[in-house]
Amino acid sequence: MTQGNRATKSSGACRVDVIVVGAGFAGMYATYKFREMGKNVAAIEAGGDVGGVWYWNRYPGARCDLMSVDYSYGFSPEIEQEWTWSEQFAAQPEILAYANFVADRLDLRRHYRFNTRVTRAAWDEEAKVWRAIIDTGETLEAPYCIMATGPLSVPKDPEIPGIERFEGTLLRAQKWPHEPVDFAGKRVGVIGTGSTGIQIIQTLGRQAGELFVFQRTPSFTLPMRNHVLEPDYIAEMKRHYRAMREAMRNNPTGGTRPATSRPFFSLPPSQRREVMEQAWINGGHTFLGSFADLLSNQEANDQVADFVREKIGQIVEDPKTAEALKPRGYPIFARRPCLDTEYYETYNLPNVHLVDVSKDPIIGITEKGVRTESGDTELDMLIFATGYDALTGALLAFDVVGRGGRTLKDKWKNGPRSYLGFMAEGFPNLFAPSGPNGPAALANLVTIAEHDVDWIAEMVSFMEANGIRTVEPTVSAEEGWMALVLSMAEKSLIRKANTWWVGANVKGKPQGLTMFIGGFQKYRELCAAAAQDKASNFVFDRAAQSAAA
Ligand code: NA7
Repeated sequence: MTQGNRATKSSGACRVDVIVVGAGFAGMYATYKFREMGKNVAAIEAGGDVGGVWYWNRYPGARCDLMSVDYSYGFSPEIEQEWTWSEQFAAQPEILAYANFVADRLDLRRHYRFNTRVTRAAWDEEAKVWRAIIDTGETLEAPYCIMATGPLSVPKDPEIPGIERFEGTLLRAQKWPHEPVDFAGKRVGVIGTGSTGIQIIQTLGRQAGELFVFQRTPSFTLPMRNHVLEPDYIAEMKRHYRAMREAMRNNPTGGTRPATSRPFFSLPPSQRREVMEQAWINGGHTFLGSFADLLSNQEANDQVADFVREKIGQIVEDPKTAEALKPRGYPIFARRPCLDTEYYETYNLPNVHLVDVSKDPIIGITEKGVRTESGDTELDMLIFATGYDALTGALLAFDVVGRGGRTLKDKWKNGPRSYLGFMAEGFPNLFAPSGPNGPAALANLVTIAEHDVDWIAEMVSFMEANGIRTVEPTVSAEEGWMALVLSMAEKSLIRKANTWWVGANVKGKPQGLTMFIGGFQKYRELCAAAAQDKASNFVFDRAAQSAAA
């Protein structure tokens, strides 16, 4: 079925060696990796082409808030040399161009079926294969299934009545049209002030006739200080890519930002202030690299939050607007810290209006716009930047049925449980790189994706070298991992904010911080240790063993 594959058909199913779901960074790399191992790969992607979240998120101002050099593949020295980033923080078109470049360069598209969704994936214990049904009605089967479905791939509309009534143009950030949208002279509303909303607002404030921002919870955002990368810097970077990648592997962020072990209160007040001023000037996530305890020490966190609130007060001219933009009631960095370019300055423009819906709640959407308790705002266009059913959403969007007919939905009814973030007891030969109990959103997702895929590929090589057909974690390995993840999470201030990080943005979703907060380096070490002690951590060929017993 997939062009260029040596897939065979038996009993109506298309038989390959590996099924890969997703064409984001993890899926593309998995497809490449297994193909290079000589496997037949059948890859499925709901979007029309490669890029994952960067394929869909074409909204104005979309940009990655990790540095381009960090947010790119490290497995191919050739690609590193052939591709040149233009900015320190790349915009969506450039990241998508990069994904396309990689797909072309590695000839990945021939393995993919685009515009196709998996509707069910089930393990056949007897045949020892995963069977994935796709929305054409066809079935793929393979001994291995890689769910590279991404932590941010299921968009979430706001729970507001009347959305369908709106007669103007309704736009969703995560499903943005491919053709340009003209905002000139238009009355535009934006609901959502997370990273996405902030990028849209700072861009459209300068394009729209009137911009109305419906803010329920203000985010803390820090200056990005993005800049063009100069040729000298690029040449230097290209000379040192290998050392840089090695440093990234040994960094808690999985990126190049230097880490520190310095606690906030180890410095006297004047020096702390100096460091914060410098972090503000340097921009990016410098704050997080300046002090080690900002997510564990509430008092330290409060001082940085006060510092940022002070900056907001200095930038925003109207005191009432400034006050409404100052986040309160949750720790800074406990929501994803946003990086902006003149976001707060946007509110000094005469055409930009902040509607504080925490005080003047939205009652509904009408034919003409947004209705809040105090009245109606008429709009030509309304944009939802209201986030995702994150981390678990894509894995639970269809039935994934493991050994004995048990579904992942059932296993995860009280929250996701896995081993190392990407394997689950009861689901043999199923792997979910960048899964919900790994470092996921707390470290560089490209580094995590590459790491996880490499680990999985090594496991598959080991199994094949030893005549093993199936692997899954032991019950105790999974319990141990989850106990570690949850005990670390308990110490983090991240739990104190209602965000997608803890599942709080989706009604009825189990709440809690289930990501591994120990940083990428530690995560990598633990994954390596798990592979060293396979006998304790994994069950191989369970059925064969129990038959023999
Ligand atoms: P986020 O960070 O989940 O932000 C969603 C925003 O939408 C947030 O401000 C929400 O406010 C707001 N929202 C959701 N529903 C409503 C309703 N009903 N009324 C008003 N406001 C609402 O998603 P993003 O897409 O910005 O960012 C996701 C990640 O992508 C980001 O963290 C980066 O890692 C990249 P709330 O906070 O719920 O009050």
